[in-house]
Amino acid sequence: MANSMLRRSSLSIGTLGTALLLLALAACNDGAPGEKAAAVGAPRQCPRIADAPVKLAGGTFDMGEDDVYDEEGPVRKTTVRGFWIDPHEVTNRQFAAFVKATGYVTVAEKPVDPKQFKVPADRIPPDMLKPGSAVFTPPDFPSNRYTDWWKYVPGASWKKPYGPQGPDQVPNEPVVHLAWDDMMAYAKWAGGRIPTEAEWEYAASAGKRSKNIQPDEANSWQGAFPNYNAESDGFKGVAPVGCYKPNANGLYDMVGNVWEVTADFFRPGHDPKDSDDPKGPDEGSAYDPLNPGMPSRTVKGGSYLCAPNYCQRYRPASRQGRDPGMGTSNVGFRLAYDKAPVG
Ligand SMILES: [Ca+2]
Ligand SMILES: [Ca+2]
Repeated sequence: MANSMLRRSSLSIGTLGTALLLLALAACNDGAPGEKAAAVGAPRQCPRIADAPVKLAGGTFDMGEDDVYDEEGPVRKTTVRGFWIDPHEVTNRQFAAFVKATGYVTVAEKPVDPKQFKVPADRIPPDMLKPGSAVFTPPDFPSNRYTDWWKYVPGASWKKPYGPQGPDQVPNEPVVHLAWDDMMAYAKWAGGRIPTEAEWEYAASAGKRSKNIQPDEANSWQGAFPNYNAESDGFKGVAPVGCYKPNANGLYDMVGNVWEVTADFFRPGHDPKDSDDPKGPDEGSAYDPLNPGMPSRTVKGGSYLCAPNYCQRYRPASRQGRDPGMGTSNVGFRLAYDKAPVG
């Protein structure tokens, strides 16, 4: 694997824009003005959810969706083998245990090597040479420009999700601002792996067809993105895991809260012939039209930024490419396991 391509610090000034464009589209797709949302909802109960993975029997399901975004089709009968999967997104509490045990330092916390930018050093904005990550920063005006709501914030990391001036991470919120390598390191330590897209969608669908309806039981965005968040689902930003009802598999926040990274490289659309425990395209076949310079990984399920006017991706079938070299404030992950996890 061309690791040098996957580093945050390999992003050129030009491709930072591309990367932020990805973020913007993950946050999501342009559309008609949004509805006026209801008043802020009553506080939600967020019980502590057990960490023990859930065992899923294998099966066959209809993967994909044909009538929303082009990259989600065609629908194909897809078979996956049985596996275990985390009941919730990996939390800061879990990631902190990993860091405490190993001393691991994430990509967002490491110095940036200016040589990996493909422009002269004097053209690199100084802030881009500081450790940091991309933070959603909503404007107070309507906008379709991703640069109005995504900012590279020096000092932002999983420990300080909003940057050095913001609050510390909250233990029961999903860990964010991780690059692919960070997630892989955690997975190895925890004895799991990043699920394939097919496994993830099978687990998220739980026997139901994906429908393009904004769910009540998911943390998404009510109101007109990006400047009016009605917060009627109880959370303006990320929520602790387990605040919304689980799906029929007993899995929480598969849809919404944070996007979840899968193991598959991204290409628009599904290969109808690759339907038996598919692993997605190989690295050489990966193609992300929004970020053609590097092999993106596939993310699933939308986030707290998905709104009817800008991103109808609060569905199991939703998928986008994501630069594996840097994290953001709206992308996390959960693990799958091939055998019963120990402990
Ligand atoms: Ca919300
Ligand atoms: Ca999620």
